[in-house]
Amino acid sequence: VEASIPEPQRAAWTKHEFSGFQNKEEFEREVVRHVETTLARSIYNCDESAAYSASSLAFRDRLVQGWNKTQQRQTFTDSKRIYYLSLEFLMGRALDNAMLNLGAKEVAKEGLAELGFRIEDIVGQEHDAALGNGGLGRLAACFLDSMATLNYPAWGYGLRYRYGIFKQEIIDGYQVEVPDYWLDFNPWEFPRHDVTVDIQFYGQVRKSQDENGKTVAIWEGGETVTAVAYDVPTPGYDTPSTNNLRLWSSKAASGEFDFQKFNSGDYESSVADQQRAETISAVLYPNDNLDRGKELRIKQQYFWVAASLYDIVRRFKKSKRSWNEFPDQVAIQLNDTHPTLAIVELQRILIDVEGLEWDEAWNIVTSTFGYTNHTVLPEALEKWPVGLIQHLLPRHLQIIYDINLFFLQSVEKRFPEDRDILRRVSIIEESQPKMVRMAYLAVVGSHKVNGVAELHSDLIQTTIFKDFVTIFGEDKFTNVTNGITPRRWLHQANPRLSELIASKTGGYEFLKDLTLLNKLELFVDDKTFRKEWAEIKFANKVRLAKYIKSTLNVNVNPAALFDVQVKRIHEYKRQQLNIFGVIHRYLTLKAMSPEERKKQQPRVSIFGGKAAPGYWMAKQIIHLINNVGGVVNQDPDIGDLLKVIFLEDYNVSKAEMIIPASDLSEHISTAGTEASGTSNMKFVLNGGLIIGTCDGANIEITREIGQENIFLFGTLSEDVEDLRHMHTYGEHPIDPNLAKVFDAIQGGMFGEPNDFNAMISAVRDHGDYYLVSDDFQSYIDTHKMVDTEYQNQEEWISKCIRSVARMGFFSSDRCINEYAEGIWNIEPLAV
Ligand code: 4GP
Repeated sequence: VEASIPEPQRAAWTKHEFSGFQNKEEFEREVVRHVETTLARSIYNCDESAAYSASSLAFRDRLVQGWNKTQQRQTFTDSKRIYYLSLEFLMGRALDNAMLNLGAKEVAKEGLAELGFRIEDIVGQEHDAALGNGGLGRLAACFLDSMATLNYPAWGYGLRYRYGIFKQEIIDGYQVEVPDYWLDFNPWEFPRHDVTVDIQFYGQVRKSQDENGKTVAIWEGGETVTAVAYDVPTPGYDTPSTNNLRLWSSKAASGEFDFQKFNSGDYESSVADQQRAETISAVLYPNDNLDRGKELRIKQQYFWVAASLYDIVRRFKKSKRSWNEFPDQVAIQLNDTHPTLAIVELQRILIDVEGLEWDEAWNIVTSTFGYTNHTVLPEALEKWPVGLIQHLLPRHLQIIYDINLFFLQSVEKRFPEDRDILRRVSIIEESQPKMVRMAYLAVVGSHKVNGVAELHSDLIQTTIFKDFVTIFGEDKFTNVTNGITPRRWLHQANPRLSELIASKTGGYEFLKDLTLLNKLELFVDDKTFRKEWAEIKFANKVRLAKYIKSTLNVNVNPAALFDVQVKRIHEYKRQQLNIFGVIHRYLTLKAMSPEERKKQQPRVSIFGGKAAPGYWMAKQIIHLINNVGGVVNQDPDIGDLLKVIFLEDYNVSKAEMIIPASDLSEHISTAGTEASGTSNMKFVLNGGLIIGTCDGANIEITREIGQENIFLFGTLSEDVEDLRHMHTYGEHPIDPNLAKVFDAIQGGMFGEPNDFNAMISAVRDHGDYYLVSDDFQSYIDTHKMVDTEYQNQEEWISKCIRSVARMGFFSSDRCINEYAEGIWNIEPLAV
């Protein structure tokens, strides 16, 4: 590797060391320097926001050192790299994480205090980086943290949206979406104006002959948009490794700004071209578990994968290896089907640009990619109209057809009797209009396909990909159960609990080896330990109660049982079941005598989550929750016995406050619909218990922590289909308690009598697809058990401690090691 500085001058470069902050003075000096020079402020106008900016810049300077060295190390050793392609990275805040990972949080805390600030206030100034919707995007962020912590040479590739997920406001009980412009001041990204790629769209394909007489395809014409790289350093915990997350931003290709038009006075249309190019990376599509098939979305997808592949190939070519070594140097993981066009794009590069033969190229492609599926919901499976791809990416459509042809030929050869299988597995769906099935393309073009929890991985093999298991064999399909990073989701979110755990397990080693939590089992019977544990939970609840008071002006009693459901609002996640249960509780309390009421367990039901802007039913659910809160929270008969809270604008930084404050959290999807869930892991790790269905990772959590430590209820996934069938063709009497809830709603107890008819009809008249009525009785019975068990606080705390002790499996470090070994075939790079 060539250095740009000649040998004799290098000593002048290398004699300077910029490692972490040794003491608070060093940190203070850097903060003051940034306030006074970079920000041009002083002691007369340094507010919290300026202190945040300067602190971030101070830490950023330190991060960059390790980041550069990590990149150099990867280049020098020419090691195999993993490229994680994800349209979403839900990173949250970076400063706290940087301080923690660099092991300098204490120093920063003391330094800031001397400078006149509280670290919590400074950290709280940061705008969340919210480039994601929910589970899928947050998983990608946890993976980046683990890959760096474990010293894997890894890159994330994504889009630099100007607007991340919208900000949610609740106005008169309704969700209102406000754009989230987050780039005003973002010290965590480095624009690389020298790293650009021109991306082609539209145009035509022409056949031609090369110098050897071989027929080649030439894709020409159309329009070009430029991708500019923005790099975000992602530090590992307690290691100098800092990996790179490269986000692409779109702009008009140089020369595209039409001076002809400009000079001839057509200023408007020349600017319009510019803006059209910038639109590509302007906004994150706000749908979770839902595909809307918008043209701009597939433009985003191609723009991003083409830029990323260009970059990956360019890096590979520097090593001057032969093409068949590509899969030894490069592993690419597709986070869901969103980057599936990368398969086609790599094939195109290899055959059209590099001149490889089809089979050789296809071997390379299929040895390079792995595909992770995150959902079996039919409405989430991506399909694109053939006509749209033909128009936008004419050469890619040809390649897709060829991939399909060769694939179907091989299937036909192996299953000559089965005529129908060809129709079933074809990448092209013969519908009106014809569609490209992206999940099938991803399966055919990858060497491994994985689900994200055991049940989910079984389900994809027996449902959506059943035929492909027959064709490719079982080995191609595997499971990697999701995980979460304990750095953010325990140490950062719940520092006091982390400290208590460290005091019992021999220091903070458990943050790197989460299985060490099992040492806590020894202390379950230790009264003082339990007391400290309970005090921390209480303090976290007090903090949340204060937040509720300050934002919603509702008093909640921190001694009540905090029952939390925070996640995207979706019918399959069944917030409607929860709120119907809350109404049932309210009706039951109302019917009691004052004496009886006194014996009841006080509860706070806390909800939070965004609805996709076009998802009407999800918005109705939010509205109902708010209306119920409006009535219940004012009712003098009820007082502290029940409060119903909807927290506005749920996001990563709010999750860090809410999760440590829960006693019970709800993971109550219809069995078989939640691929894994990851907040379930976060809640248990923070010492809360779960009420949940036998779905997703709940099942493995139960296996690990013991079924006596979890409140499971409801239908099993193997029975769901039969029940749905019965609802459609047979009797479907509604649960009598649920019927009373419906009567209360339609009697006008929570607003206009007819406002929620559609929600009720979905259950009562339209087949109850999500089995709300079927599960209602067992749900409320299980909540009764929760109330009883919560009364015995000593036993409750013991359950929480035992559960935490057994959560070691759910670290994203374990998960990343499984990917590295089983799918990527990649080794950590020694530091
Ligand atoms: C989500 C799944 O719904 C969730 O169960 C899982 O934990 C998460 O992915 C990470 O694997 N899927 C999506 C999506 O967010 O849009 O498909």
